[in-house]
Amino acid sequence: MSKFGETGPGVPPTLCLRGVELWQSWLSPAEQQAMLAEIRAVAARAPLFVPVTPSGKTMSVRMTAAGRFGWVTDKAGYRYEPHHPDGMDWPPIPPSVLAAWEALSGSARAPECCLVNYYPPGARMGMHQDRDEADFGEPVLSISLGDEALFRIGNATRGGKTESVWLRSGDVLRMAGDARLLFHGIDRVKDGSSALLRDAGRINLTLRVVT
Ligand code: MD6
Ligand code: FE
Repeated sequence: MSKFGETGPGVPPTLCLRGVELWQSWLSPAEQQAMLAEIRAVAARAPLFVPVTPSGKTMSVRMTAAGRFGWVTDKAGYRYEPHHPDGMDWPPIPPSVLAAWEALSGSARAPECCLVNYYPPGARMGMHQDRDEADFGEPVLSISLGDEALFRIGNATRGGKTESVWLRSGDVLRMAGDARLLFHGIDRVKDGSSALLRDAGRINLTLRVVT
């Protein structure tokens, strides 16, 4: 049982779609700026890289990570690795990011991976499940920074009807319980809809327990 009891965090989400919980504007503009500075420091130590799917397709997002593990993909497959492709350790997960996990994850465990996805203009993410972790009883928490993105939520199997919601800078989303393995993706990002990053673009952080 988590420190929140069996029902998860005490703060109710502002929106719930198919069991996916969303806390809109969870981070104030000042908190977003502080978190962005910490993420820039992560990327300065562990540079963004270009992920390639096992089938050889270049993904449109750029990736890095913080924590004990980073999620990587290349011709060898999708997996968690204790080192960046260039060989360095992943930097520690920044304190501001850990605070969001403490407040909203509902997990008794600490996150082991903070995946950093940068969406340059035009980037998207195809429908997928997050299923490279050992324990699907643990939640995935996601934090959006920068331009607004259209998040599509599907079903526990590929296909079928979907519903979409715009994720804005400062929003925090949780996939847990029955919603943990729903297919989801990012259809598009609205260029220039946020001033947080100076230039157009979006950063998404996903926090996970891996082992
Ligand atoms: C994104 N998010 O928001 C992509 N996965 O850019 C995800 O793939 C995701 O937001 C699992 C749980 C929450 C997420
Ligand atoms: Fe995902």
